[in-house]
Amino acid sequence: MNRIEFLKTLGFGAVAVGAGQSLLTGCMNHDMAEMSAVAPTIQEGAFTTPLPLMKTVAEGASLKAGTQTHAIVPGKPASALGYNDSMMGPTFRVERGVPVTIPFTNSLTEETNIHWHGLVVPANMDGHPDQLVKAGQSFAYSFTLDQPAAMAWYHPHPHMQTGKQVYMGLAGLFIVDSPEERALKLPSGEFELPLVIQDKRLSAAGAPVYNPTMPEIMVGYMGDTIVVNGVNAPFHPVATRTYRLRLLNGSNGRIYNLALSNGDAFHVIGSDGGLLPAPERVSSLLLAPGERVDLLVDFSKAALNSEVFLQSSAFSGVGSQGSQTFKLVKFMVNRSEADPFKMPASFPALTTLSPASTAKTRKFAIGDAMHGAGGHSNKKSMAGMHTINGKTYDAARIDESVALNSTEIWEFDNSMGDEPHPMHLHGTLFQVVGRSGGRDSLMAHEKGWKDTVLVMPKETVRVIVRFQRSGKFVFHCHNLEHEDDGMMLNYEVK
Ligand SMILES: [Cu+2]
Repeated sequence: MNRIEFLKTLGFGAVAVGAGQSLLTGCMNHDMAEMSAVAPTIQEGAFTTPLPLMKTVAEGASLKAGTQTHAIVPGKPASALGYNDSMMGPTFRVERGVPVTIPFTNSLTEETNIHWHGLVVPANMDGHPDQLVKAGQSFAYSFTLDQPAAMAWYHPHPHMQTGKQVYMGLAGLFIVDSPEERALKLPSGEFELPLVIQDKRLSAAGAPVYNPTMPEIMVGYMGDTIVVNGVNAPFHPVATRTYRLRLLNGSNGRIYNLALSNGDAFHVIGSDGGLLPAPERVSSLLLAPGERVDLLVDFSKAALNSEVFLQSSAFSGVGSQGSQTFKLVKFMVNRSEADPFKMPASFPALTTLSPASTAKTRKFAIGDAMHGAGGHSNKKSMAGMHTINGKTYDAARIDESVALNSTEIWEFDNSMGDEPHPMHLHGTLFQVVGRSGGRDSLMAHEKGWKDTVLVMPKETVRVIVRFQRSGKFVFHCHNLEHEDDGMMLNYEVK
């Protein structure tokens, strides 16, 4: 049974779903590929807005979630959400091992919280969906980080509201620094550029609009306007030297195939959880929602006054969202400078987790209710199409119990599925052991610590995880529509 037949079985054709109905009804007449054809075509902007750089703050800085006015498109200030009245919140920069306290105030009209995505923090500081901060209330997050230098991020995590709150503007970066990383003398200061890539749908007034239809919940809510660091189509002047680009895919559902418009290769030096053991030279790279990648891009051979775009190149395997090549940000090579950067002779050694040391292998069938998710989920409503082992999220249920300090293999099986699922674990970092089916190999940026791994249709991905924090955490698909639809489970470490 394919998904269309499944939807018919559920009686979707006869159910009024508001704005989604005509789309859905239309889909009924087409095949699966057509059903996925809801990724809007990207409308590229003019690349005349200067790239905003987020304010950098230290430990102790406070955060406030609230409504703000922000111009995604120049000249069109409109209502959005944000931390500290900004579409991208401040970038925290914190030294490994230093105690961190971040006072948080919820100035929204609804509950929210903060999840520190990629930071291994105590369970009661992790922004579990149970730990909500009511409207008007405050909470002080505090933790001490003992993990490699990396670029993490923070965003809300209230169940069924995460997609909307992130999409409307609540997100920010969190960089962990260490002496080991500084010793490498990577490009820093103005030569280190954090970039958050998102896609939005905007109202005529320029405000982000979040109202996914049923088919859009199926594949993820995608926009037609690319937003980098909070604005559409920015440019940034660069010198003829090597830049460190630290990228987050902060989109709800869209995957990007990152590449340079001149076709040049670039080096991947890090991923979600820190540096790779060695640089990897690639000419493109798939980055899924929630994933980060640390790149070195060499502009030293670019002609003066030339333009180089970071773009998303067309890619296959995920339906319409991969069918288009579009530009993300324009780099204008506007000055000639000697490039002092030398690729380090070696990178800090990576502590490799050994599959031989694992206590257990857990298998998770991921997908929608009819594909590879462990059977029927017995739904009474249209919600909960996306499942893990046939289950949707239940706050009161512990789905997996894990022994503290144990090492396990977790296997995400999307072999029967037809949608990509970036799987994310809270409370730990992991290493990718292998991938079978689909792309059938480890990607360049999967050779270091990760917290989110892209499992494409037909793929099974195995990760090795050590559980060093006790308490209750969630793991879930980081396609935020899938997550809010229930593709999330609890696990408890004790
Ligand atoms: Cu998913």
